[in-house]
Amino acid sequence: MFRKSLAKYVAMSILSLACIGSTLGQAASGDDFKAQIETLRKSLEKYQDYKVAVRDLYLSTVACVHYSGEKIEHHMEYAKGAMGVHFVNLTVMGPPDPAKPNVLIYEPSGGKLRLVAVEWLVPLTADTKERPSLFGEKFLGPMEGHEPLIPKEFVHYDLHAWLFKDNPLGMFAPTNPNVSCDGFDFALLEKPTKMMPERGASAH
Ligand SMILES: [Cu+2]
Repeated sequence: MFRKSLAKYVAMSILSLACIGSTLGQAASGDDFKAQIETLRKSLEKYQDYKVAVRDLYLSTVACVHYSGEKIEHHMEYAKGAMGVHFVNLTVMGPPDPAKPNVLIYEPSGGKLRLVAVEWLVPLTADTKERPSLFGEKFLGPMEGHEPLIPKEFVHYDLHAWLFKDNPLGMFAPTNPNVSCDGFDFALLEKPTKMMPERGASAH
């Protein structure tokens, strides 16, 4: 009898501890992400100087990419605004590493390039099991490559993070209405990218 109630007590204690544990876990993860993002921002501070980025093999794709806000069915919804100039590091591969984005994004302003954001670009491959996520944020996509700079065959997921310039649409929005390519010789108005079906998702 005593044994049975003890077992019941132990079971209930474990259950309530598990509940408390998961609540704490959720609260902690939000703070953890904030701390992670702060650490990331500090570690990337050195790339404010684009030459440091180039030396580390983040190579410029030259054009400052922006979007008109036009909506096309089955294409990504990009609010009017810019991304900027993408510097891509093709040596950073594998699953997305929160500490090492493979893209740095610069805004041209007053003859200078100012680091504004970072991006993780993840190709969709036969091994892709699910949509990637970082900092509790789900990646956008899958989508075709952004023509004309990236061939459309490069189907991928991506996530932007505006670590160095405030974005009224949110830290992880793909475009930033406060970023401008105006007056830059290599401004490039892109059409929103075509969305692709998720791997393994049933056709609709
Ligand atoms: Cu981008």
